[in-house]
Amino acid sequence: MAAATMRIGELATRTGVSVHVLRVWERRYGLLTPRRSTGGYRLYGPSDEWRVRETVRLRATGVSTAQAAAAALAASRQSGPHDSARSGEGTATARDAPATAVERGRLRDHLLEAIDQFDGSAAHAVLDVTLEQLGVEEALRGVVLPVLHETGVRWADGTFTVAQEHFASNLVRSRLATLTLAWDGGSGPLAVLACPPGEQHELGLLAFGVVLGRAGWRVRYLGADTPVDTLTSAVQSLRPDLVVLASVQTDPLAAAADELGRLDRSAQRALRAAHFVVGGAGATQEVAEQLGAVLLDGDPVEGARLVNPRGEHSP
Ligand code: B12
Repeated sequence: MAAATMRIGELATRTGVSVHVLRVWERRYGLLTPRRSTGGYRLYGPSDEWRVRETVRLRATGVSTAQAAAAALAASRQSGPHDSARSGEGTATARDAPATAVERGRLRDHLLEAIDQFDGSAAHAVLDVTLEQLGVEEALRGVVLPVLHETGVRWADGTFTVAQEHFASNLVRSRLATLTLAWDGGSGPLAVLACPPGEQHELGLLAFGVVLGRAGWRVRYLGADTPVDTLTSAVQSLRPDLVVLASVQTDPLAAAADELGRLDRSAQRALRAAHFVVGGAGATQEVAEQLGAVLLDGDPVEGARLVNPRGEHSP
């Protein structure tokens, strides 16, 4: 933890936001949480600076200041740096020191242990540390998604019960949901995300959406088990830049391709007018071609980085 040592003028200089506006944001949105010096001055720390920068970044995507500040506050609770009350307690945040592979392994072990014990508080405490140390993208890639994968392995070999797997996926889902607060605002390119009918595995898609939203996209999330005609009618009215269909299993994508072929041509055209991609372990080149979509390889974090703001992606 780093100390709260900055006066408001220094915070203004560092962030480029005027003292007046900072005071308004503190009063109106509770964005800043200064401590008092012995002389009675307000002193601000790295977490205040982080929230101001995050608010500025989100406003640049077109969201209102109130929305941006609310999202920055929520994200700061999840992944921002925290300030120590004492001054002079070091200046580096935990984020400055990248966690080693061993530390990531330890975080995964702690999370799996908490899941094994059905201990939600312990699991969230591990997620707090993980998000703080690694940031959202690396936390997903290095800890959260591998833990889900390992949960599946343990479920398949009988080490975990279905109850433990359900506990894990609901816990992760609820945590990811808190990272989606600002993803439908602003003026960035628009993405529609769905799983095909019969596909309940949505966590990879949700993680993909979180990363996309953080990169400035507006996300319309339809989630698991989305009927094909509903998807196409949403696409006809929203006219997104990008449509993503994700599936862990191949059969639901193949069935969706058949169903799409039976829909009228305007529905098919609307889907293909957007950049239409398929991702997830069930997405093969063959099924992508059946759908008239492009295959998006890789994990959700990498996949979200590959699509560019015009809705295209590099191979
Ligand atoms: C959580 C979970 C569930 C939950 C899902 C809850 C939810 N809200 O999503 C529930 C309980 C609903 C469930 C149900 C079932 N499940 Co399940 N489940 C899992 C589990 C443990 C985690 C899935 C997950 O979210 N992983 C996180 C993602 C990110 O990792 P991933 O799936 O490995 O995905 C990789 C890629 O596909 C890619 N990716 C994934 N999504 C996306 C999206 C995009 C856009 C991109 C670019 C990439 C991408 O990234 C990952 C690589 O890093 C997996 C274990 C596992 N190996 O993952 C089993 C697993 C997927 N389930 C499995 C099975 C068999 C089932 C059931 C059939 C069980 C049953 N008998 O009822 C049902 C099917 C339900 C249905 N009709 O869809 C098998 C699938 C085998 C297969 N390939 O067909 C697995 C692999 C377990 C196993 N070891 O056998 N499951």
